[in-house]
Amino acid sequence: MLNEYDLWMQKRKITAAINIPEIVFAQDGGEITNQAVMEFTNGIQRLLGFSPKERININSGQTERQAVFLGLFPEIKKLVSFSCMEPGAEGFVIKVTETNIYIAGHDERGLLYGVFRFLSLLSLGQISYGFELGDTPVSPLRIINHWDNFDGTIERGYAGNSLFYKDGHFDFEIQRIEDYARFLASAGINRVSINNVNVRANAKLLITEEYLKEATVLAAVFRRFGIRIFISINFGAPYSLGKLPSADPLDPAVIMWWKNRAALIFKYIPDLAGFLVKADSEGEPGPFQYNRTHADGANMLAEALEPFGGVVIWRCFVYNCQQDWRDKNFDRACAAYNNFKPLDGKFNKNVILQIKFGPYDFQVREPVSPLFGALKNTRHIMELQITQEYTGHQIDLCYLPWVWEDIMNFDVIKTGNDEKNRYRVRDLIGPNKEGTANIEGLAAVVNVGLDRNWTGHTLAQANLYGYGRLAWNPSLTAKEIAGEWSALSFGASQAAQKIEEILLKSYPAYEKYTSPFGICFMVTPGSHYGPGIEGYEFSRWGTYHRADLHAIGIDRTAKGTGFTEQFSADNAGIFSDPSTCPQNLILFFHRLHYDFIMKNGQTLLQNIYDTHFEGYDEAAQMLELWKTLKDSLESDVYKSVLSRFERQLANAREWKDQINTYFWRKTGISDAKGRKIYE
Ligand code: GCW
Repeated sequence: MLNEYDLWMQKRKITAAINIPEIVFAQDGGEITNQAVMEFTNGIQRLLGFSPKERININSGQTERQAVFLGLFPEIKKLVSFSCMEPGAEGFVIKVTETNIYIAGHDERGLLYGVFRFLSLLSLGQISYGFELGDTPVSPLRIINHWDNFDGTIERGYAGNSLFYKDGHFDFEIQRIEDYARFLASAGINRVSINNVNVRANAKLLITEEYLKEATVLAAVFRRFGIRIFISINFGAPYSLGKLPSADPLDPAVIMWWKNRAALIFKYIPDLAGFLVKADSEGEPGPFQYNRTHADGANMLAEALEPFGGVVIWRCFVYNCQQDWRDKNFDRACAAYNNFKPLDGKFNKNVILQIKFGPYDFQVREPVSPLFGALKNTRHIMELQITQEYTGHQIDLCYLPWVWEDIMNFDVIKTGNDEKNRYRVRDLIGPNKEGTANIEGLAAVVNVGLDRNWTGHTLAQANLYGYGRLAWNPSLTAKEIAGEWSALSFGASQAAQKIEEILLKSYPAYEKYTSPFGICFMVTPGSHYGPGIEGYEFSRWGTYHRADLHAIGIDRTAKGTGFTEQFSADNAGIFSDPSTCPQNLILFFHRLHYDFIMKNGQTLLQNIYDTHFEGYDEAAQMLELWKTLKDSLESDVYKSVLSRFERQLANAREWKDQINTYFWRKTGISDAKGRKIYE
């Protein structure tokens, strides 16, 4: 039975196809190695009900008949030969012989990941004699961002309050943090930013001694699991905290202030990964206030962190949020590229730009931001959102690896039809290589809180797991991840198979009943849950769809706002032409008449009606499928998920009817299939 708290690391008696030796020899190492050894013995206890005895000093184990060997690759290689490739940074190899089990890390983190992978594979029934596997993470940076505030709330959080803070201070249960760190590490995460990028109220005090002392406790727990922490800072700290007259990045007093501050911070957290910065965005202070560039701002901080080995992650979510809906020349989609492409090559070596995957803001369907592929001389990573801000608030089920797979397969650079001249996002993910468009990793805003099941909706746990797995290997498919997660969580059972099926239905359903064909932002303003078709139509945020009685959308081609021209030439061509533009993005790029004929031979309007009826029906089917699981699941889990599916169906109904009615009222054209549209 499922214990929701244990996520994908359930305590479940399995029948292993191999004998697990009772003795473990581990190479002497640091705290991550010690943790890895403990995880191995605890994991065997969890799955098989006994705890192997641990003995240090790996060499004496050579004579032992049956044993487990845990250590670093050069040492383990002396004991056994591997046929798979030597692991790279943070990678591992696993080998199972008739008598022994060997797990060897490239480094201590690699060993820990190797142990966790061995345990998942054991639980999935995939370990047998002769098993051998080598695996190295594709992306060096696998980051979780918390948008937790010090008052205990979480910006865009849907699973209870913060794990870290309450009433203006650190306030955490150490066991829970340890469990959290374990779950993250088991999914391959190696960095966590601990506070909201909007650094307000007491969060500004995080870089003062009183708060840093407490941050060390948190950092120490994460450290044992190979996770380094980032701190989000407020660019205005020199005046809001330091009482200087400005935060001008070229002002010597400001430069000195940050250098001293960095020294203080690193005294407490010597392995701090660095700062995460949201500047000149949605009201946060930044270098524009002083007529400086974002390179000036980021480099100034980077210089302060450089002596201590820290990096600055600088977000590219910079756009004008004071737009006038009357002005048709201004297009928010162009903002990130316009702000950052001209600065390519101007950032210090320890600055990494963090770019939201799409040009807007975590919408259900967006093209990949044209900054990917365009930046060649600046380190950068991609930002995703696990928390379901625009994707149903963890009330609606929306299995995100579905769309992440599309993002990973997006052709960033494509010249002609030759495979060799094709670079998808996943082809570009990897260690930084100067002069290339490589993406050094992923960051994602997390979906957890103090709810006992961590994510509010139990099935939203799959999104957290899926993110970790995909960050490790961006070529994994949504289906593979769903299968893995369901079986780990619910055991190899028919129930798990049904849950996998439900997960895979969920994204297409959500996409169909919400805003159509990449039009974006038809959500309720502020909360972003449920329909608000014209909610942002006349506001300052710059996300308009401009529907009238004839047409809908923004022309983003060269004849319109010119956004398509930010892409590589082939992509610009594909997106500019409605006949080649992917259908699911057609309203992101084009203003189309309602009678525009889509690829299936139906009009745009009829497609809008069809997808909304279908999306609602699919939400109803997910509910029905869930009901068939009543007797196979723990009643609490069954009921809590059931109630969410019921709320989802109500939400889907609202979306379907409001969207259909809206377009019927605009056009006066009825549904060709005569279904009920309210007047
Ligand atoms: O999507 C928007 C959210 C804000 C968030 C912002 C950002 C942290 O609505 O809540 O602020 O993105 O990414 O900075």
